[in-house]
This record gives sequence, C-alpha cells and structure tokens, in this order.
Amino acid sequence: MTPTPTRDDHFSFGLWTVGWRANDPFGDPTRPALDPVEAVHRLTELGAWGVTFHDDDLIPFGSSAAERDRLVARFRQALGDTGLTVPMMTTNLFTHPVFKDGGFTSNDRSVRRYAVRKVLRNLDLAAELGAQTYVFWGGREGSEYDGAKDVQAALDRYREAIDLFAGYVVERGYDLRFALEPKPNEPRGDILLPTVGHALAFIAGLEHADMVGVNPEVGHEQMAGLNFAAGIAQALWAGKLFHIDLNGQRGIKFDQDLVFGHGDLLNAFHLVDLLEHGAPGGGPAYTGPRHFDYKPSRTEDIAGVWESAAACMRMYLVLRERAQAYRADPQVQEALERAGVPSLREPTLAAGETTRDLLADASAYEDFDPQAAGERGYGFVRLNQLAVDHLLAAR
Ligand code: 3MF
Ligand code: MG
Ligand code: MG
Repeated sequence: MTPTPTRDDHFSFGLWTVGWRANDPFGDPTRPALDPVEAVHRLTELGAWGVTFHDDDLIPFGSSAAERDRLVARFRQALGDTGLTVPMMTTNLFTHPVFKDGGFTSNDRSVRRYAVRKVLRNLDLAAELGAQTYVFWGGREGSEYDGAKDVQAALDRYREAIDLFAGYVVERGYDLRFALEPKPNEPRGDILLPTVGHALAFIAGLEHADMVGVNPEVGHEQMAGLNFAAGIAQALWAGKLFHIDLNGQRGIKFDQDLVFGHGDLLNAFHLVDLLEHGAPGGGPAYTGPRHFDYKPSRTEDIAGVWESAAACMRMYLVLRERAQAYRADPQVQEALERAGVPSLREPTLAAGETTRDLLADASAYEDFDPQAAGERGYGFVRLNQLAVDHLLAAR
C-alpha cells in the first residue's frame, strides 16, 4: 500500500524549503525563484496542511508598506483558495548584513533595537494569519571568537528580547506560543542555545516560561553528535515540544537539510514511534504540526523539488505504518517486557515508602545478590533487531 498524505496528517513546510534556490557558499542558484502563491497551491495538491514562513520569504527585505500589503493580500487569497493554514511564523534575523553579529544579541545596541522592532511587526502578522506558534532560530546569535562575545551579557539580551515579546503577546491577547530552535553552529562558528538541553535550561529562567517551548530540528542535534529521538523525549517529558523541524542529516558535518529519514533512518523510526505513540511505557505523544525544514538538494530541478517534498511526507507515513506494526507485534511486547522497558515506569520506592523504610529493607541491600542481578541479560539487541525488521518490513 502506498500511503497518501491528507490534511489530517498535519504536514507543513516552510516557504524557504521548497523555495530554496540552491545557492550555497560555493555556488550560484541552480533553480529559479518560486512564487509563494505557487508554493501554496503545489503543497496543497501534494496533501500538505500548512505553510510556514519568515517575514522575508513573503515580503522581501526593504519592501514598502504598500508592497507589503499587496504581497500579504495575494498570499492570503491563495490560503483562502486552497484552505492551507499558517500554523507557524518566524523572523529572518540572519540574511541581511545588518545582522552579521546577531539580532537580539548583536554587540551593536542599535541593531538589537532594530531586530526587536522587526519581530514585533511580525507578531502582529502571525496573529492576523492565525499562527499559533512563533519560532525563534538565532542563527546569527553567536560568535567565531571567544573574546568577541560576552556570552552572559548576550544571554541577558536574549532573555530581555523573549520576555519583551511574551509581554507584548499577552498584552495584545494573541493566541501565540514561542518555540526556540537550537543549533550548534552554522552560520556562526558557535551559536547561543546550541542544543535542546541548553534551550530548556534558558527557558526555565524566562518571565513567561509557560509560553515558551522548543522547536528542535533533526539535523541540528545530530550536527552536535546528539541523539535526536532522545532529545525529543526529554522535550516531551518537560511539556516543551511546541513544534518540530523534520529533516535528514548524515553525521557531524554542515547542516544538510536532507529529506526526512534520508539520514539516520533507525533514529527516524524511533522518533516517529515516539511522536505518534508516546514512550512505550506511557507518556505523552506529540500533537503539533509535522513540519518539514529540509532543502531540496542542489542537484534537483523544479520537478525534483516537488518529488522531495512528497518524499518527506511519504517517509513520515511509511515510518508511521512501520511503527504501528512494531507496537502491535506480540513479540515486541514480549521483548520490551524482557528488557524491563515498561517496568522503568514503576517508582523505585513504593508509595509512602520512606528512606528509613528503604534502609530497613534487607532485601534491597543486605540480602540482595548483586552477582545474580549482574548476570541478567536484558535482550536489548533482540529488541533492536525486531525494530530493524519492522523498519525493513521484514516481519
Ligand atoms: C536553519 C534553520 C532555520 C529555521 C527557521 C525557523 C532557515 O538551519 O533551521 O531555517 O528553522 O529560521 O523555523
Ligand atoms: Mg536547519
Ligand atoms: Mg529549522
């Protein structure tokens, strides 16, 4: 069976993904510009549900107010004609040279004030278009030289900006939440809030911490050598997975933005399993948009652009199907039991049991046989092979 995407799958794409003209640091664009209105129509035909964008993807930097209104109006018309939604919006604080040392954390205060203003007007537009999530990816918030940036002051300024935006959203009564997108490097040598863990710690210190979550991207965590599915598990555990950027990455190198699943496929399988079903012993699943932030490879023509967008959705649906079969397999359930996976949900101390009780429990220590417990086989390899078999449709 070939799975076909439908709106109920909640697939969304950034305008900058299919619209990427494939210019890289070494080469010119290989594709013509794509009209956002055409992108809306094509994505709808392919079965997508939403489209997301940076201000500058729709309204070129420096456009006049009249031009801005015209571009927004024709975009809205396309949304109305197709029924495509705008679940998320974001700001480009990285392309123009003014942002070369960052937006909210530039060493130049006038640039910081300008960056804050650029976001404020976008928050109005996001609310107007019905977006529920506003993403902050601080690609230029960082440095190449340790002496060039006071990291603590930069974090103060980052916090100042996010607190200010949250206050603005509350004051206006907008139904918007924020999602911070971590990335370790590129375009800066080192970027502030480099991983999901850094972002979660930063969020805890914000004035409106409840309004702020994360937008982790597969490739970004993998660029830092981290396990993406594990990071997502922690974000879900913290109640902070507000949005997600799905794509593919092959190891620790530049941000490849491959089609979802065209990198670490086994981790993508477990990711989809987690997003769809929650952790095996219970725990929350993910209900937000399945958002693709990928780049159609530079070698593709425009037909290849649409093939790659379709491939992202197909990968997700195939993995979802395979994950369902994995969960439903009695042998998997058995292997999970043998591995002790569900039993980890059981608190280590019984309800009402105190440290004193534990100290008095000879079976926990004095009579416990660590030798015998150390001989236990967990069967993790068999469990993993069952996952691989399901992934390969070999079961
Ligand atoms: C860069 C990214 C960004 C962010 C975007 C906000 C240009 O590596 O991932 O895409 O996703 O700015 O969503
Ligand atoms: Mg990226
Ligand atoms: Mg991204």
